[in-house]
Amino acid sequence: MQKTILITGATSGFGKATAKLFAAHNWQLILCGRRQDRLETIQKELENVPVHIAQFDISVRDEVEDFVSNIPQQFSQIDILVNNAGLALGLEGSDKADLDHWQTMINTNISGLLYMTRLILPQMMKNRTGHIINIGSVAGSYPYPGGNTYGASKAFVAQFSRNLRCDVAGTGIRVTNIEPGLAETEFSAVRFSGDEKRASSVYAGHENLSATDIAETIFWSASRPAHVNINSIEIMPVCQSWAALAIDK
Ligand code: NDP
Ligand code: 8X3
Repeated sequence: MQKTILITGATSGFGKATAKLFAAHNWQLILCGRRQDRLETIQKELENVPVHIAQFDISVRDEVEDFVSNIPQQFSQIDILVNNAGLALGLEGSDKADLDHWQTMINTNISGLLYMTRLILPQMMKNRTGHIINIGSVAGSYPYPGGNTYGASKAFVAQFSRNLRCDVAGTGIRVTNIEPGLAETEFSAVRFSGDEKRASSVYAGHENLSATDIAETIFWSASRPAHVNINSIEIMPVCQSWAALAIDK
């Protein structure tokens, strides 16, 4: 039987690249996002496999519940859930950051991921199979100025992923947290509220990770033998490494 992957945040970046890669391997897809026009375009592009598209805001619990209750029968056995939808907003220090930005990151990166996981997991538990792949970040492990709430939301994803593994122990269900570093997507355009010049300066002058690099990492994690669980993968472009601890002299 054709396998099914549900990808949140499939209209762009990692999610879209993951949709294309799994379609190339003949998976059927459930693709989610807020931009209906993009979902329709991707559905047309991937006409070689069945694609169910769903437009909703993952940070709104009712919308996620409505989506899950209306998954068509043909797509209802979900083998992989990729909790990818997320964003950073702003890079201001904690005394100046916009509280609405903080709330949106919490509602999306944390609450949205929890709604989706909580609503999809029972079906996986019933079938005693499945794989939940969360998209964390290096920002969940390493602090940087202005990373405040974004980094903390990804630290939540890392610890939730570990705790989730404990909850599903003995069922055969797998849980993976993928933690990318600098990757060129629409992430910075979103972070800087559409300031394309500032966004492109983040990526200029070096070779960043691509969305395809992350899609391939997701595919690799998912295609390990059933007895292998990749707990987490931290992945950076070669040009990125760590800075020294700061000392105020
Ligand atoms: P993009 O901005 O290119 O993609 C983000 C995706 O999330 C879009 O498809 C967007 O869809 C979706 N999304 C955002 N908010 C919502 C919402 N409220 N409801 C539903 N969907 C939503 O960025 P990336 O591909 O880079 O980001 C994907 C994930 O990877 C995020 O969780 C991000 O934090 C993480 N990440 C990114 C890194 C990078 O450097 N790029 C590094 C490490 C982690 P739409 O707007 O249509 O709703
Ligand atoms: C995205 C990577 O370093 O911009 O999660 O926070 S970073």
